[in-house]
Amino acid sequence: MENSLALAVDLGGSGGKLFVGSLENGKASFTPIYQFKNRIVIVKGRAYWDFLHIFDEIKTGYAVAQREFGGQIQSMAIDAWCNDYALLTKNGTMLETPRNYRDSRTEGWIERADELMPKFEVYQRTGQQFARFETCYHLLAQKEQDGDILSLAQDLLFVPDYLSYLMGAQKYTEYTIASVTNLYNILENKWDDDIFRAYGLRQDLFSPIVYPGDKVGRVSQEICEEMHTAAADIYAAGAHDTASAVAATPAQGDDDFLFISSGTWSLVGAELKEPIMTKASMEAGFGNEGGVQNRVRYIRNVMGLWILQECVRVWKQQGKEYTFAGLADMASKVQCDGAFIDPDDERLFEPTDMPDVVAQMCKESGYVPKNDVELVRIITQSLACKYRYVVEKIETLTNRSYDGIHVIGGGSQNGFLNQLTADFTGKKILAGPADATGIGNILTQWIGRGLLKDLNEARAVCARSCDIREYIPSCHQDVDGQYELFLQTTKLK
Ligand code: LRH
Repeated sequence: MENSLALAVDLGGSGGKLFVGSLENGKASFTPIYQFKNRIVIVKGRAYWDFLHIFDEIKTGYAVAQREFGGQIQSMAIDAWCNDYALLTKNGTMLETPRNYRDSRTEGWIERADELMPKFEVYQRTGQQFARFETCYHLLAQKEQDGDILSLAQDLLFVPDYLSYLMGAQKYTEYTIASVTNLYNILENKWDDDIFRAYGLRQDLFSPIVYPGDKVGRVSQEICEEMHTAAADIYAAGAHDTASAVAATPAQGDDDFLFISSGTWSLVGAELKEPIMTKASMEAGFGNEGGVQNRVRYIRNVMGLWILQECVRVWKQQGKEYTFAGLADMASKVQCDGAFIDPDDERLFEPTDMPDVVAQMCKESGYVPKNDVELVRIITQSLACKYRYVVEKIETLTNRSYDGIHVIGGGSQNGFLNQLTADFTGKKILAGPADATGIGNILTQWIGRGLLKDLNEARAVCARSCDIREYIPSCHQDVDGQYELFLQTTKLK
């Protein structure tokens, strides 16, 4: 049997994880092999990634993986969050450390861009939601604030594509990342000339588009010598982490399905075959993101576990050490009926004193949280309610109803949130795999290498090989009454 060993490098906002996958007789195993921390670095009010640290850790993790598997790993691929990019000179020198998409420079740019090309005109081309973290707003802001850097640039590579390039791949732009820039025409499947013209941005900065499963190079001899390690082919996965995660949804058959990709963000959506690009869809805040094998992720971002991650970070600075599992357990044992926040309040977007801001929001709606655990309870029940709100919108806009929701990604380990999601949506929750992003990355490499036929076969392998937990809606609380209070408090109604 052909050696299937494949390495996924999965980068997230709070850390990087490397997995090695192997495939035998239609069953796969995924071994976590290396991890490292990632974080936002604030420099004079600007938010950056600690980029050289990330690259150094990937090289180290790659060498560790090859060593553990006797130099037999045949392929690797990198996925990461979307939006952020590196600018390079003609000789490939990085011009600035990549900014973090939460950087404040994009403030106000959604409205300003609307004057350059009206939103609906953009939506009919790109099909994307309008969120201030998108690449187009970063480029517009950068042009105004640091136009000198942009004019020196010869290439723009998105974070996972740039890291692949540094490992030895050619320069490329992977399709799933391009699709969410709000500059890419998803109907014509190319950069949208008119948007570039209207925004006054340079299209020549982008490298040719490649697709998930394409081979894009080989780990360079330089790195192999430096790290005393063997080479492997480099593939494009769904470079956008959410594309990789949804590729590993253990959905059976070819039907559309609902999912929540739960991590730093909660991406609440449905996988569809065709985009929905109506005005109603735009106004409801939905985007049509490009997926592996051209599936459409019809999606809306909910702020997600970021709120809890930031609380834990701040509490740690205050000398209080909590684990996520411990907090979820304690929060499940207290009641804060009627106390809600809107998780998507703009005040929660940038790094901040999160516990203080959330407590302030609670007070505004008439509830004073008594302690940290109550705060966690309120955040968790508000997330579950927001999921229901988005799911109901999806059912209206797709004109169909769904029985269950797949919850994938690290957040699927939060049993308390899963149960509340089942309760509030009234749908069965299928939770797992927790490492969906890394797994989807590996499955896509296997499709590219011809070891799996297509996404349906990949998902069947995933369902057979991963641990999936079920949560059934319980009716021990008045969920409809509580949901009504959520809508009133957050003014979503
Ligand atoms: C998740 C993610 C998500 C984007 C966000 C900015 O990591 O890629 O899909 O919307 O980061």
